[in-house]
Amino acid sequence: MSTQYEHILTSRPNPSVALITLNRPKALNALSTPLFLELNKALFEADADQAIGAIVLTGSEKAFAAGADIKEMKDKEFSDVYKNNFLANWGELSRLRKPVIAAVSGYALGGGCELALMCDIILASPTAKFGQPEINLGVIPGGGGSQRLVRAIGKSRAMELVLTGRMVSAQEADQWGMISRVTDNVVEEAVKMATEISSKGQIAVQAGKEVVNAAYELTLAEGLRFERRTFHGLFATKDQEEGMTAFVEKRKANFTHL
Ligand code: CO8
Repeated sequence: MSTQYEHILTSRPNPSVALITLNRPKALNALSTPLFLELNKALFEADADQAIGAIVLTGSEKAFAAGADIKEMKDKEFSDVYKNNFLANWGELSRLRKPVIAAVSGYALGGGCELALMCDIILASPTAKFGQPEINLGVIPGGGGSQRLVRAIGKSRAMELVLTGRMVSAQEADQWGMISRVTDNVVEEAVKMATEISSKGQIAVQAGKEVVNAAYELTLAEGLRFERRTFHGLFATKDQEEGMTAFVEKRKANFTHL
């Protein structure tokens, strides 16, 4: 990850983890088109890097991201946003095969909340505030918030957030099942979790991500069949052989991602 970026920072806290930090502090990490182009590039670079097992996405202490860049959107017109499919590339993150952990501190609003919801796991610091305030701007969520929130927290709570624009605290988001947990040192905890995931066989991790995500799309019967077939398929991997042999031999598995 040697590319120099203007709106994000990239680093490798250890060889198996990519850390991407949104970095427009003066605009509370408002998600502009140039930022998203950089973010997508960094995400896909990390996804393609064989040495990386998981990705952590974070912002600053004050803001994970305060939403789409309102100054960029303000003067746009329907013909422009519709013809050019404005924000269509914002969903790219959900095409990644490796797990992405969102480490959220401060504001995660509008597109920022939606970006966190696109990640596979959300950890939040006690300062985190989640919300979909688009209604106050005369619009509605456009990055999947209305759909992913319903699945994450149910219709009534999603409706409340989308229609009132109210922010919820990390604690409330935790009670609602929107995030995994609230923790101090959220980036450190996310990196620790990413390192743990990276110590597993990458094929099994990717398969695990794929089957969990399939639950969003499939009926229970189809999902169960897909899970079973994927499980069967893992018996073609060296990691399955190694993992089970290591258990029987009472030693730590040495996964080779093959
Ligand atoms: N866009 C552009 N600039 C922003 C944004 C934003 N979303 N949020 C904050 N900023 C800027 C402010 O304009 C200000 O800049 P300046 O100093 O030049 O005036 C700077 O960041 C600091 O902000 P504040 O002075 O407002 O800081 P406060 O601490 O007083 O308030 C808040 C913090 C409450 C977060 C406040 O900034 C706020 O309400 N921001 C807007 C939140 C919002 O409405 N977000 C939703 C945007 S719409 C959207 O996200 C639609 C998404 C659709 C698709 C997404 C696909 C993934």
